[in-house]
Amino acid sequence: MGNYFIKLGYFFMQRYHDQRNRFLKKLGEDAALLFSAPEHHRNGDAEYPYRQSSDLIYLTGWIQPQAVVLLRPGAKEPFIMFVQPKEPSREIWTGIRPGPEGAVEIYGADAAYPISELKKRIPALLQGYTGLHYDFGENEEHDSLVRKAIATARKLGKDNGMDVPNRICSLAHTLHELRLIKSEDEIEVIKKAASITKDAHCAAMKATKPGVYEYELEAELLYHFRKNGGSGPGYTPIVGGGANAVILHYIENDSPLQDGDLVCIDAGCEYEWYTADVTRTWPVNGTFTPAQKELYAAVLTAQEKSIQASIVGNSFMDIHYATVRSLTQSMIRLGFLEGDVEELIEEKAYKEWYMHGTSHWLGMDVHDVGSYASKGSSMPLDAGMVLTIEPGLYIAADDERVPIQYRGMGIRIEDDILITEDGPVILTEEIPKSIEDIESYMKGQV
Ligand SMILES: [Mn+2]
Repeated sequence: MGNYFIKLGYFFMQRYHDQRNRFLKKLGEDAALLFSAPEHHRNGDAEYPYRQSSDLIYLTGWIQPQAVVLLRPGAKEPFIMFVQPKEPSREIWTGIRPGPEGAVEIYGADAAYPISELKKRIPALLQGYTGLHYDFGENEEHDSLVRKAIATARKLGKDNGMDVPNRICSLAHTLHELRLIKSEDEIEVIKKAASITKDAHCAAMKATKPGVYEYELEAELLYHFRKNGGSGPGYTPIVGGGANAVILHYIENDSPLQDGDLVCIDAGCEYEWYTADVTRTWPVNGTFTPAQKELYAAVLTAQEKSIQASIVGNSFMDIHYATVRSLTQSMIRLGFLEGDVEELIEEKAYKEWYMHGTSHWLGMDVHDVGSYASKGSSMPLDAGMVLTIEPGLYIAADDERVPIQYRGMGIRIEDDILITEDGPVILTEEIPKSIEDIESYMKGQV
């Protein structure tokens, strides 16, 4: 059935099987309903490349559009799929469809039907379940279908005396709690994404010199992502030279790099649906100026403090507080701020030059699912969580509150961290980061 399905060997599918079974257990006596991601029109007759929803991939491995997954713990057929039927005349244009047959034979569904039968079949299939796990409010068409299905199920229930869903739960406390803790298999895939990201950042570093355009460095990144078997970037790469790095989500990437400036690159490779998320900042001409060194060292020290705080027993916010404290101390030392550290932290004075959070969960989505709080406080860190640590300093060219030598610089340093019982593991550690390592790497001495 085409190369893709040859690649889907037993072990590849086993991961999805295991993940689905863990979710089925977590559902208890409730059912769950998940829809595939929508397809997006680009322009004219062109579509954006299709990317399945991470939830659906996590549970099934299914990557084609127009699919629905219904999970019914305890049922004779607990794993049901609704998918595009096989249709050779369409497949010539848009690629092989596994069809309902493939959903059963390859993906392990207990039953599968054409997507056109969803409305008709789903009311009866929801019977017997009082709770339905479904992310309400994300898609009106899906919401309306679910509302009508429950209403129809209720009518049927009057006749046959069976339970119908009277409770809708979000997937946050079931599926997303599972996705927050990565298995060994998932960590291996993230390591591969990190390793390709390393090659790409190193190539961009080597290609950097005054006069090179930001998009040329972007091209290096994209080339290495694909060349090494990644699907591409897990999010739009940011390549910002000089003051462009002060714009947090700068993606135009169309300016020439200037001698004496820094360039900041935020880019991560997606591999088998997991993405890395890495930022490095380096001097365009290969050598940091004294002022750049001071500012860079401030960000690097903050990151080191936050990495040290990434231990089981600490909470997610402890990582942020470590950066905030370290950056505030540096801002006083470098003459941005005056006063008492504690008071300045309390006033959030650092927000003028450090306006974003320090971390987010990382996985299939670059800002991965998983709650940031538990029982009213910040989420305690646990083994198997993967997160980024990305402190930065952003100083506009005309910011007169800051000594003149620091103006017009944006610096961010971001690594991917795995939390373990034995302390933090930096998955992206091999990408040059210290001032010495970056300078010698760019001079070709490493
Ligand atoms: Mn990030």
